[in-house]
Amino acid sequence: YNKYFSLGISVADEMFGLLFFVLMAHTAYGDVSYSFLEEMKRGSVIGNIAKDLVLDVNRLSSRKARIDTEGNRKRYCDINLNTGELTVAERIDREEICEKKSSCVINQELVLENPLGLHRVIFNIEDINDNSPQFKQSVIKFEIRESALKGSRYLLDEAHDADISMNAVQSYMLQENEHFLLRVLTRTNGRTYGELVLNKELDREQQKEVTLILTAVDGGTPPRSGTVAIHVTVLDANDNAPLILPSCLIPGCVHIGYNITITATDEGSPPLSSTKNIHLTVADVNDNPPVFQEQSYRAHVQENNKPGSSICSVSATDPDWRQNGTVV
Ligand SMILES: *[C@@H]1O[C@H](CO)[C@@H](O)[C@H](O)[C@H]1NC(C)=O
Ligand SMILES: *[C@@H]1O[C@H](CO)[C@@H](O)[C@H](O)[C@H]1NC(C)=O
Ligand SMILES: [Ca+2]
Ligand SMILES: [Ca+2]
Ligand SMILES: [Ca+2]
Repeated sequence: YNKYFSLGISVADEMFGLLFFVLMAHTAYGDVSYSFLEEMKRGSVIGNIAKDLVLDVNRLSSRKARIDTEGNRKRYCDINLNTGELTVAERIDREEICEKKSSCVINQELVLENPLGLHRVIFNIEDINDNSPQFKQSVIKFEIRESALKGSRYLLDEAHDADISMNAVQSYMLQENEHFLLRVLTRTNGRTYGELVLNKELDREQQKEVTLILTAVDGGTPPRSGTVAIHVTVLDANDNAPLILPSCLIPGCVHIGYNITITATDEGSPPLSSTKNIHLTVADVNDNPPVFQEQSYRAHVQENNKPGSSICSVSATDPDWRQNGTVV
């Protein structure tokens, strides 16, 4: 049963895609079941119910053979009263009918009159890979401090795929990058999800943001995929002490010196600081006039002197530096 069925699927997949495989099996109660792929075109033949139930095709019309929906569900198939073939009456979307159920069964009934006959018709709707994995948002946002250690992990949102088993999400791939690796894990319910693992530490002063593309892939043939952008904002950590630049030096002006210690501290937590000793030299400007030692000088000179004789001596000082303090 299963062997034939999977053979049929792979032939159908390879040849037409749309082509379907129908499997018929009688049950002990005169019921009939058919397995076929979802999303077949209207009018596609599911099987010949007259043959399968060994009914007289020529009497289908007079016995008013018809398909009845059990309960108030939709009628998914029609019966051709001339041939006994069941055909698809409207689109059968497995996802809409059964969502994530692993087996998708639709019950219908074949009703006949004169004599009254009821046959249960069971459809097993098989999944095709007609849905791509999808992420809830278009961007996954993270804020990661630059002090985060290598090996830190960040849980990623799962992608959703309306299909089931192999046609659902099987793996994730992360765009190659400098800082992060992807770790793919499997939950106990078999669903896979990803974690972002910090592989190389971040440095906000070098790169403030990192943008990556995450891809989810299903296991269909061919596979389908969906992507999401991961946007990492790198937050600041207090990892730089204040930097003190040298104050200027004036060559030749070294006669006055002060030793000064400067400490610079930031307001980070914890605060960082650095200290620097600065030798300060003060340059001269010519801001002092020469000053005589006396306010006034008095001298007595005799008459008939020889030219060149000394009358008196005066002196003045100037506290400025070198030429600025040289008195003439
Ligand atoms: C300034 O400090 C240095 C080193 O600590 C020392 O060698 C120098 O003599 C000091 N100068 C003055 C003017 O105190
Ligand atoms: C003298 O003072 C002037 C400014 O008045 C200054 O530019 C100059 O460098 C000083 N000279 C010395 C040797 O300090
Ligand atoms: Ca579908
Ligand atoms: Ca599907
Ligand atoms: Ca899929």
